[in-house]
Parts: sequence; structure tokens; C-alpha cells
Amino acid sequence: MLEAIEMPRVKRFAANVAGRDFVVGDIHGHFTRLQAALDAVGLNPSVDRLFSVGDLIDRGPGCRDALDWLDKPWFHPVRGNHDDYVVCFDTCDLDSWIGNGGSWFTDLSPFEKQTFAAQFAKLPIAIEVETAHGLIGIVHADCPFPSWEQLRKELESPESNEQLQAVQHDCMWSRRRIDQMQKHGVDGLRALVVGHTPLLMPVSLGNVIHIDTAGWRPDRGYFTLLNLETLETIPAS
Ligand SMILES: [Mn+2]
Repeated sequence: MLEAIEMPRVKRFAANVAGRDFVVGDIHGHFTRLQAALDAVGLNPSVDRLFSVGDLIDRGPGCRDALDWLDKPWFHPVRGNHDDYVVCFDTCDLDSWIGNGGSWFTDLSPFEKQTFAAQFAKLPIAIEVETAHGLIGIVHADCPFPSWEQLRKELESPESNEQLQAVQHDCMWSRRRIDQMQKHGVDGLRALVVGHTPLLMPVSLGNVIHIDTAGWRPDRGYFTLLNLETLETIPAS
């Protein structure tokens, strides 16, 4: 079984009655650019909340800033495949991680590595947020089931550790839906928000909204913020 520190795998949030809720695509160490995007919408940290589809680190210059961001009480990411490398840093495929931008981590001290792993292990696989118009789900890559209820059940009370690992892997890595342009959506949600696959602009497939517009890329990329109340994307697409 996974250690208790990895719980909860599904984190729930009540509706935000005081301010606005946004979700942002993959960050990949570009927290300065992210802050500029938040300033552009006038994010008010005392009432607004920022959710994230994960992939906080690798590629950009500010990977070490991720811990400061995790301390912010208004910032709520799920775990992306890159974040999961940090959690499993002593057992993961290091060559594949470094090939995907993970060399910054090898420069950390053993204590820093442990601190990163302990904080990233707290990142849930899935988040659900109540809104006035229905429940919003957030995972990094995809929900591998026709219904949100089934994903919640598989994550919270898995039949076996193997099954749990397979489900978590799909949540963090799968590109099946976007590659095959599947439009059937996910039952039990107003919308599911995902990142992981860099796109020129946000793409909706059924009720699944792909928002990774590659704000971390040196060229052409930008951060998309999705307003969870209105489902409007900023900038407008
Ligand atoms: Mn990813």
C-alpha cells in the first residue's frame, strides 16, 4: 500500500462565495510568467483561489520556487507526471526525467530533495471544486473512466495497489482522449479541466477542457486561466 502521506488522493473544495476561482495549465518552473498572468486578471489572494493542473517543475528557471508557491494558502495544484518524478525521485527513471527537464533536481542537496519529495507527495491526483453551476473536476492528464464517481472510487478505495498505480498513471500521463478527439466527456461533472498536452489554444471535448497553452514555452506559449464560474478562458480564445 502507499504510505499515508500520499493521502488524500482526491481533494474537495467548497464553492468560493467570496471571490473568483481560476485554474491554470502546466507551469514548468515559470512562476514569474505565471504571476504576470495573475496580475493581468487582478487576482486577489485574500478571496480568489488558483487551482493548477500540475507539472509545477522542470524546464523553466524557477523550479525551486515551487515550494514557496505550495505554501500559498490560495494555490491548489493536482499532481502532474513531472511532479510525480519528484515524489518518486529515488526510484523513478532518472534518465527519462533528466531528458524531460529534471536536471535541476540533481543539483539539490539530499535534504532539499527530501523536502521537495515530502511536499509534492501531498499533491492530490484529483481535485473537485463546487461551483454555483455544478461540480468541476481537475486532473493533470485525463479521467480514464466514463464517470467522475468511478474515478473517485478507484482513487479512494482501490481494489489493489496495481490497479491504483495504473489509474494514477492514466490520470497523470494519458493522451488517449485528445489524441483520438473523443467527445463523450465525463459524467457527473459540469466540466473536467486537464493540461499535459500543449496546445495552441484551449480545446473542449465534450465537457473536458484542455487548457495547457504552454505558458512555459520560449515562443508562442502563454498561460490560459479558466474561470471556474463562467468557464471563460483568459485570454479569450
Ligand atoms: Mn505533463
